[in-house]
Amino acid sequence: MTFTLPDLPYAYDALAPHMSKETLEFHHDKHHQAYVTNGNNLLKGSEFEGKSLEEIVKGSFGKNAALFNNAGQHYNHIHFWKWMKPKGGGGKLPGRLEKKVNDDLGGLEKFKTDFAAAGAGQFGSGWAWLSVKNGKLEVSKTPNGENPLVHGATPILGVDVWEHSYYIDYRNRRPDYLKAFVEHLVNWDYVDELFGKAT
Ligand code: MN3
Repeated sequence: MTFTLPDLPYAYDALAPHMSKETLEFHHDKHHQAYVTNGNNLLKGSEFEGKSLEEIVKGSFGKNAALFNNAGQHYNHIHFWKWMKPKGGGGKLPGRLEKKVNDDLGGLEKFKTDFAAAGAGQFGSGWAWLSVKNGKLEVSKTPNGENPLVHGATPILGVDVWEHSYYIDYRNRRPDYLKAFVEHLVNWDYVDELFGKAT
């Protein structure tokens, strides 16, 4: 397959004031585009040409670092745009997901705390995740472009903690960005959709 940059599923100014138009212009149009362009150049002539994005991410991990970094980040960002929506977040989850979060993670408020702590605790660039592994929900973090797919889990929510995702709006205050993400941006309907597919 060839990587293509998806459009944002909302207007560039739709997530303000929690994530600005300027951040989305740089993050989507420049950073994500660079992963797409570099990934396509690295795919050409490689053994991964013709494979699906998930196959490329899993297959290149530990074998072809340059391709993995770009393919992983392409995968992560395709979902990241959909993991947010205007007036997202909030205190109520879709029913089946609410029960699972209560059973496996000690409830929504504890999840929010643990997820934000994972993001704040990732040293340098990376991501914090909510994934399904062996039928259970788990919170984790990964460096750089790595994601739970390469650790035998299915990601259903992730937050980008590379500085390019928050520095324009929050400067060095990564915890404030993470709080805004969980309280105001998460698109729980999309998380629930991925949860349904993963279980
Ligand atoms: Mn990013």
